[in-house]
Amino acid sequence: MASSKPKGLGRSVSIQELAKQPMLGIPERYVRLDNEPSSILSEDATSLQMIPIVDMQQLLMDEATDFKLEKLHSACKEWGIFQLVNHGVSSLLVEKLKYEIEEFYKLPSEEKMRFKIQPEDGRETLESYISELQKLAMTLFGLMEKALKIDKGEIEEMFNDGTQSVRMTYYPPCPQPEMVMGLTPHSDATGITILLQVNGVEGFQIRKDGIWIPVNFLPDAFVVNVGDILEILSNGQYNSIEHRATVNSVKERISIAMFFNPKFEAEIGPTTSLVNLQNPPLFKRVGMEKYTKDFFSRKLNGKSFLELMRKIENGEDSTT
Ligand SMILES: O=C(O)CCC(=O)C(=O)O
Repeated sequence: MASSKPKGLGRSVSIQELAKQPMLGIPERYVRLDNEPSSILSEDATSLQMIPIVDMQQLLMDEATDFKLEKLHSACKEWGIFQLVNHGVSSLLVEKLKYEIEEFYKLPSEEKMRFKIQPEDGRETLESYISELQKLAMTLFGLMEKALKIDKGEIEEMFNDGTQSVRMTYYPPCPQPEMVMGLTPHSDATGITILLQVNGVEGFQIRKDGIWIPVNFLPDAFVVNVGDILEILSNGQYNSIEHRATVNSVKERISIAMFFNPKFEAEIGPTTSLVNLQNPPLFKRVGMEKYTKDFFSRKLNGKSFLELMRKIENGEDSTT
């Protein structure tokens, strides 16, 4: 249902044009085939099931004591997702980016195409944002490494010259939101993903213990989620969280996600300092290039790709 635009401001937004036309019914290709409800939580349950909040400023104070790191560690283990507050990225920059993205989606399609030809027009803010988030992600990887008691630099080194991508997603309003899914349930193939909700409209949900939980974004917070690669590197200690996006009956929704991956030459597998006789590797090892190719050759489908990476009990690979 959503329209996505990887890497900047210049891809097709046909879903947005489609949503402007008078519609008698939902086009067949957008109708959900699963029978899962959009949300199965009561208001009370929602307030009990708040995703953890991690305060970056506190984490960085006093060189992050074990006690403070424990908050980050347990968020990544028990949930695989957290709201990051006091993250240090200028709120002026974030607000400017949100404004420019919203303005971009208001443009007529011919104007949007112009961005494709002259992308420099709208990229300054996006580029500053990307560069701030790169620094933030590297700091987070360093802290996670410490929390996991992994040899210093082992994870940071993989992501240092890694690859990043950005996806902006526009979800048009839909008169029958329960009949469509904005974004199919999936876990990210990444190390981590940093998500920003652009226009204050909720719709992001996570699956925890089999239940879909709506995430209410805190003002000025980023939502950080653990991806499959971090679950593999941590040998299953961290949880790559399954998530999806629903649509709103009256309001459009816009999000921007930034994905952080290791460099192509890296090998994806349980980190050597976490593996020993008592803790055998739970996942196979594969080069990042092959990992990426295999991931993109499949449809998004829950955590099914991570399951393919899992070793079976006698130590052999679950796939060829
Ligand atoms: O739009 C959202 O809130 C979620 C985006 C997302 O999960 C993705 O782009 O992979």
